[in-house]
Amino acid sequence: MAELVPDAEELLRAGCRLFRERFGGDPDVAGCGPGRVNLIGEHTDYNDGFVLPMALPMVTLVVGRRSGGDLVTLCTDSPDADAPARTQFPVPSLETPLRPGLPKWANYVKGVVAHFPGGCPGFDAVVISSVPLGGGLSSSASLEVAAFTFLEALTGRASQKLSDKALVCQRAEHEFAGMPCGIMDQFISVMGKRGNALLIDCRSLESQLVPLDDPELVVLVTNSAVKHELSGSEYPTRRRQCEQAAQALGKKSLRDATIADLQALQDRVPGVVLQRARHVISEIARTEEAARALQARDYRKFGTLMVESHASLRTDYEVSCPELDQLVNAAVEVEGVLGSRMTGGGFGGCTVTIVYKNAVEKVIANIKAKYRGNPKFYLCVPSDGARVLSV
Ligand code: GAF
Repeated sequence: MAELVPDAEELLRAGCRLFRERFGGDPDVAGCGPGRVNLIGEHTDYNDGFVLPMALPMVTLVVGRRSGGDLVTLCTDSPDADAPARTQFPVPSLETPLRPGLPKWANYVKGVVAHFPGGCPGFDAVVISSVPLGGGLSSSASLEVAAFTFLEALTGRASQKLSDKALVCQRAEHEFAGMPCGIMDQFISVMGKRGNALLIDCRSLESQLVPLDDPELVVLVTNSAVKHELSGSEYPTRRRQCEQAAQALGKKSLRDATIADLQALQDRVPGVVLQRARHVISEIARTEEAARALQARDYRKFGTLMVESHASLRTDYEVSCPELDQLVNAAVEVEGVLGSRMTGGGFGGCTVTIVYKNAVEKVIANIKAKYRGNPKFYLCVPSDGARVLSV
């Protein structure tokens, strides 16, 4: 059986209840940011490449009101293990800029408060989410985007340019969570549209909706329930290796390179750097091809490209793990499955599978029979991006 995810309205009711319990009285505004699943285009965003994610029905909400002073008080019902569920800090000023600290969960909001254009007043708010934490579905970007959207509603100052909103949220992640991420997660959480995936050009920040609304198809997200990234250094290491390859080729980024260029790299960089570059260059091309296939409703082609993407992430980019490989293998051997791959940063987290509706129960049963772990399943439709909810 797939997990039941509360819809945003149901979560909002829970958020309002939590607010009344923690602060007394009613909240005034609620900002909503969805999680995401990336269909194809992995580890390409920080190489100026293309990505093709969709926003999820699972969302994070920031629900609250002005405090009347210059203090921000935040509460959550799902803190990090052992972290306090309540925290307080002053709105930043020139003399007292905000800095990241503990509890970690509040840093995503702090980072957005620190960089919200024009500053913001003090407020009381609760954070509540249906995005699985640490599952590779961008719970952190969904919180940043929810916080930004909350502040837009609180101050009455909405962003003129949505890509600027995503960039502020990305900056919050870089500076307050220490994660040098690309732009994909924040961008899709801001810009997602119901019934569509979004092809994002991470160089120009232009994007194009690609319909994914065939009633016969299901997007199945499977959470491996494992996370292996022990040191946290794998992601920045991959970024550096890509930069090294681009530099050796005399290119601004790997977006400007072709597979044929790799020949010239043979004796000039370590083999592992060559492998990383081969993944990125081939993945950018696959993503463009996949977007064309989806547009043409050629789901077989799309699925084949997803499977190729997974193989490249496993062998060249080395960000998969035995659990993700098992999940993909158990999915693709079922008739009716078009494609399956790991999604997000890797080393655990989730896979994404495109499957005909009438085969989805068989896929779930096969994974349960073959996977040596405790997977969770989510049936997802492409959903809307950030929005203000009326409380
Ligand atoms: C993480 C990052 F946050 C994204 O920017 C992206 O690089 C992704 O890993 C890999 O495609 O989610």
